[in-house]
Amino acid sequence: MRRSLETLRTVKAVCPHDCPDTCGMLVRVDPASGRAVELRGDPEHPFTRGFLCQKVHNYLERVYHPDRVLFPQKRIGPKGAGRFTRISWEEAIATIAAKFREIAASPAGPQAILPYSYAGTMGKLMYGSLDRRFFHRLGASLLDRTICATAGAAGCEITLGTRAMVDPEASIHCRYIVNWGSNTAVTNSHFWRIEHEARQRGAKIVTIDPYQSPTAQKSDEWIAIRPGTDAALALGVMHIIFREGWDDQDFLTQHCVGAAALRARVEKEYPPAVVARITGLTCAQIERFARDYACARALFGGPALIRLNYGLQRHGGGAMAVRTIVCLPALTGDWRYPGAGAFLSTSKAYPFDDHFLTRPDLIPPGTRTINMVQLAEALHGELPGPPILALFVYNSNPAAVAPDQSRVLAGLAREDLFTVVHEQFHTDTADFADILLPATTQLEHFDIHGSYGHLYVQANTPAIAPRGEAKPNTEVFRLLARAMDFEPELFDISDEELARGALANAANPSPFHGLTLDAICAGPQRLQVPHAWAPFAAGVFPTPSGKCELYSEREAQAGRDPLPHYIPPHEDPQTQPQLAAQYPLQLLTPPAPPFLNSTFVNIDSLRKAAKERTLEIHPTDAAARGIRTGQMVTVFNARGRFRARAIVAETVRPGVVVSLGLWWRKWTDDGVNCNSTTSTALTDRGGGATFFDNLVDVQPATAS
Ligand SMILES: Nc1nc2c(c(=O)[nH]1)N[C@H]1C(S)=C(S)[C@@H](COP(=O)(O)OP(=O)(O)OC[C@H]3O[C@@H](n4cnc5c(=O)[nH]c(N)nc54)[C@H](O)[C@@H]3O)O[C@H]1N2
Ligand SMILES: Nc1nc2c(c(=O)[nH]1)N[C@H]1C(S)=C(S)[C@@H](COP(=O)(O)OP(=O)(O)OC[C@H]3O[C@@H](n4cnc5c(=O)[nH]c(N)nc54)[C@H](O)[C@@H]3O)O[C@H]1N2
Ligand code: SF4
Ligand SMILES: [Mo]
Repeated sequence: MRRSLETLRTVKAVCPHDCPDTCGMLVRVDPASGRAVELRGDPEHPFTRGFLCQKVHNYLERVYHPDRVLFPQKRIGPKGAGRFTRISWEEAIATIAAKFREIAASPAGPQAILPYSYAGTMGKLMYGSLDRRFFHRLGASLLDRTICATAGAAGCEITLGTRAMVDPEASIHCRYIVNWGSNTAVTNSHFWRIEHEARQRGAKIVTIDPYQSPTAQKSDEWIAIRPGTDAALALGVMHIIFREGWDDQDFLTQHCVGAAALRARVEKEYPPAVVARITGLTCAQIERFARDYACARALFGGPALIRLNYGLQRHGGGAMAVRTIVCLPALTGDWRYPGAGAFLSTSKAYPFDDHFLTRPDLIPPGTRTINMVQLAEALHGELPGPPILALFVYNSNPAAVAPDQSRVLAGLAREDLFTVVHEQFHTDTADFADILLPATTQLEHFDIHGSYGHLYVQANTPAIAPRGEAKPNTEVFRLLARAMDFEPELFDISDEELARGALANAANPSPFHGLTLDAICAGPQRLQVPHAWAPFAAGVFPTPSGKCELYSEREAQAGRDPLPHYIPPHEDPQTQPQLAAQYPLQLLTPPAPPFLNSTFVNIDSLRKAAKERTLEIHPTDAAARGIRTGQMVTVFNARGRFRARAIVAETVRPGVVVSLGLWWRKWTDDGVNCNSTTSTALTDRGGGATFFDNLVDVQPATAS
């Protein structure tokens, strides 16, 4: 029965998902039943302003879903079948602890145990705190969390010494905004609102993407670049800027290293004709983009911003592409203006005390690190060091999200692998668990949040009691640490104490100055940075030289090319003609808008919105294969295959096909998703994933 709103308790919460927006939420709870009855956006959040996306709008459907994992369980069927029987928490913890002790004492040692987690929640405590302490203390293999952002981070680091960031609220003053490999309207919808407001004030919006994403559709111009060639386009733009004398010589001489060397490189190696051949764009397109971008202030009345995102990083040369693109605002001088320049992530603006939370000092010297992108190799014993005998998965669904899916699934099915999964739902990964543990949702636990898309710190207060016997990540590792007899002083610490410690870096002039836990529990607090903050306006960069490093001495010392350059994709029709003769099409598999990676596939309303697996293919490529809209097709390469329904349209450039991910195998007719075709090859720097660097062919499904 619904109570009148006056009797309801209102709790301030935070959307925990891996999304730059980190929305403030308000949850209304009926005190009599303890049940959450309403969830909406917090209108007082200065950045997210009361609006939640389609995915989280109906969040209570997720929290109260009948398929929640509510009790610890152990496997009774074959691995992958998802058949379990209920056990107690005591039995679950004792079983895991006994197995971990046995492996740690065996010749394989504790490094045969692998934690596997990513960003199912972005809360500081649930993302990584006591879990990290536990595995560090245990001496388990370390996990390099590379599946999303490390290529771009490494690329930015070379040029800027940190991430490309702006004060996003100030971007409203930009007058030329480039969504570069960024589906902003979908993946960062509150920043899209800012772009839209800038447009109402006269800004032009351009999207560079081989796919006509929703963002490209709504932009003033769509530049359909060939996948993986963004660095070449940026170098061509530099060529034109220097040729035309549009460069900000003052910024280049005072605040940059290597302008002359870069100029010589691009003048010689990246004239428009060369860049046109690499990128598949016309010289006229490249010239016009360079002019509009470099002359934005004169032509459109304000500075330019590049919103670069993750799509362009998921290629063999992804890190170098980002390093190269973030050089552009130094050439134009756009770093001088608030909200302008280039924007990848604001995560580095938050000085959380990660050392305190995760205690890296507990890691035994010489412990190996496993790159999470290479889970297939790890589970098949193909990496140096002992075999993986136990896997502990939380905050992640690797059976759906990791590349080379067929080999990941075969690895998870190994009879000699002991797998623990801590989850809210019976995901494809949970189906492979030996022990399945119930996890709380954001409404059931406490956490604190930074953001990678704005500048507000927030606290998430639990609104309801944990459902069933669900426990937060931190509590699971407290129990396990106790069962393993680990030092109580490391683990007998409450979530609130963890949060206070994480925020402790409050020394003036820290951005956390004055932002106590009590303050953020009262509502979102802006970091202590000036209004219209422009972190690089004074030309100070946290690089070794203190300047923007167009030329990198560190790269030269490491024996690498010190200047920006174009690195072709691993699977590139231009440089791999033999592979392309077999598999001529470049497949992109970005997430479907109603899903967050593989999260929400099991929520009926969102799965219905996503409809089914589709493959968008250009009419020329479709005609050559006898493919019509509505027909089922098989997408395949040497790694695997999956089925999808064809949509023949000019939403992709010729030679490119797009299948929106990331379905669960239990909702497909062939038991796999698009990751059955993706590769575990890594990016040039940062060890990142190359999901979009993927040659395939397509044929009508009946002929397969
Ligand atoms: N082909 C292809 N593959 C991709 C991508 C792509 O675009 N194309 N995208 C990649 C990217 S960008 C990313 S970030 C990764 C994402 O990979 P993952 O981080 O694995 O993301 P999700 O699919 O969202 O799965 C997160 C899981 O965590 C669980 N979870 C949520 N909160 C909690 C909690 O508090 N405790 C516990 N124990 N579990 C919790 C959720 O129920 C969910 O099942 O996928 C990558 N894979
Ligand atoms: N609704 C929704 N929102 C999300 C997510 C989600 O799954 N669903 N995921 C969240 C996460 S974890 C992340 S990492 C971010 C990702 O945020 P984005 O990076 O914006 O997302 P993607 O859709 O992966 O990639 C953006 C675009 O890059 C294009 N692209 C692919 N290859 C290239 C290339 O070589 N060059 C260029 N220029 N473009 C290319 C793709 O076609 C795609 O349209 O979004 C977050 N927000
Ligand atoms: S997924 Fe992103 S846009 Fe949607 S509610 Fe969460 S933070 Fe906001
Ligand atoms: Mo991501």
